[in-house]
Amino acid sequence: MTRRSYEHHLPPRELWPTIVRDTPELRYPPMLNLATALLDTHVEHGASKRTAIIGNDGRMTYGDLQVMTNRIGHALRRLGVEPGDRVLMRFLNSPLFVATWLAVQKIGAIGVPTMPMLRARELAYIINDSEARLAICQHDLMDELARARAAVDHDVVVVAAGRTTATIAAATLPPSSDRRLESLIADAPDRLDPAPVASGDVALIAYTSGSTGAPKGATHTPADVLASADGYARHVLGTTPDDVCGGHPTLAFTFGLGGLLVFPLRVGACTSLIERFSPDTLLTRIAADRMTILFCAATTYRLLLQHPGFERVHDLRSLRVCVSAGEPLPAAVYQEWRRRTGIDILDGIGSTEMFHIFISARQGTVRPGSTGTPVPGYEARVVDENLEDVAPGTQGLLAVRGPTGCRYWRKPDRQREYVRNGWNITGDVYRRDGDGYFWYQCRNDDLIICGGYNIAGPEVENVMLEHDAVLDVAVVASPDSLRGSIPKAFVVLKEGFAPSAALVTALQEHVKRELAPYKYPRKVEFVPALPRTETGKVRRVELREREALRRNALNP
Ligand code: 3UK
Repeated sequence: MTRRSYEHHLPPRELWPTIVRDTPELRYPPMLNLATALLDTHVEHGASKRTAIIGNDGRMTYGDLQVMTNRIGHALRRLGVEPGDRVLMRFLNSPLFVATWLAVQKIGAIGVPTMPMLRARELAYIINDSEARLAICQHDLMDELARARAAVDHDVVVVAAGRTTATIAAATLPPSSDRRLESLIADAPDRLDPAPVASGDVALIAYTSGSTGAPKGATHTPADVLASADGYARHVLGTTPDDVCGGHPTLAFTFGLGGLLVFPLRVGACTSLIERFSPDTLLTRIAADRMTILFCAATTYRLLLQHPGFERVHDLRSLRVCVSAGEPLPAAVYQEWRRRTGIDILDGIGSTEMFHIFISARQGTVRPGSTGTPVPGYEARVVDENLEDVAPGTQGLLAVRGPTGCRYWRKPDRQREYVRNGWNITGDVYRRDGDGYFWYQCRNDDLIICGGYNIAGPEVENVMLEHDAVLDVAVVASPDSLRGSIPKAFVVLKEGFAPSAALVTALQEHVKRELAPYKYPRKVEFVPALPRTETGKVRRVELREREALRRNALNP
């Protein structure tokens, strides 16, 4: 297979987004291998003894990471992987995941990282859609992949991998795997020449977490990946070789891939990887590894704040900045975190399609509740259905363009929806204020239209979260014969609070006091937990569908 043999799976050129890379640091050479840019260059410049990764089992230097990457690269080549072939990966966050990811880049193949939470059905879909020729999987995550094999429509080699090269004996093969990585790399050479890769080739396919419909593969080039490090990470976070990046998003989510692999390795810094998240593990590792930049979903910050006194029990002084993405960061969470830890959380909106964050808050100029302003290199607008700018303060669709953009794999119809006239339309409703700050309202399909009024669920949620009894809440449209839809709140209560009619009224009164009264939730239902995607987003569709079904059952 030659590198461009996948060309027919990319959208037609006229549907591509406009890519703007007009600052000097975003102009990349025609040939660009990500393993060279993120790893080999540091070893060449004398950093081989510096720590690249702190994992569950200890530290790994840049030199050792290079050796491991090279050996895995040889193993993949021996198994027949050629430039342009897709390689599926299934790992918890670990040095082995990083080395495998870099090895795939080094031999010019295309990486297809998948989230550990995915089940057989989703894995089979991704293997088939990407036409992966090889799947490499951490041995204790093999079950779902084994179950997926029956539904795979082409030949795929499954390789089982241990957590570290040292700990796993090459004796037994987990069920349904064909080879074991450790035996393949045991006698592989330590050196490997990088394959020639063009800066515009496809380096990876990132599958969306699919909160609606089938997962979509978003393709990214080596230049896209570096542009997020050289734009957002350098200009907004100010990453340096002394940083220790940490957090818990999986490296299979581009938020985690950027924050925990690309950004630190771009500048020769260190990444701290946690295999399984718990509040205590994260807090302990922040102190132990002296993390300086923390990447988490907004929900995680809220969860940590539920632990009374966590900021006194754990030493958080190494942290210089926290990043929140994936869902809006409520002003109340930002303020309480700031009050209790003294550290800023920078909200930022990114997407799998854009690779990483394109609008972000900045240290020193945070407006709580706002996503901030465009990241250097990006332009952002708020537009109507005809792509005309709306007046400041008015709700509209977010349109962005810059050094990265959306190119779906084998989804021309979805491409037409996401990219219009060269602009990426993310599906989010935003408002821009007179000072150029962007304020998230809701997803376009989440607008609640109640008797002619537009209500953005998250605005109501943010206010409800300020109430003492509320731990988590989602406000969605519930069908109503009179008004079309009404806002309904699904509420998770904090410990020590019990559902009651009086509490429903208290919550409604609270919203009416804080917002225009038409926004108050006409119905409130107490639930033990909210349905979420594997990246932590509330599955509002599921709640909406539940409401629609309920209504149909009542009016057959
Ligand atoms: C929503 C936000 C409000 C928004 C992501 C940072 O979330 C990421 O990618 P996904 O493809 O989802 C994209 C959608 O999620 N969203 C993300 N961040 C925010 N909404 N405020 C935010 N700060 O609807 C967006 O269109 O899962 C985030 C970096 C990389 C990513 N892939």
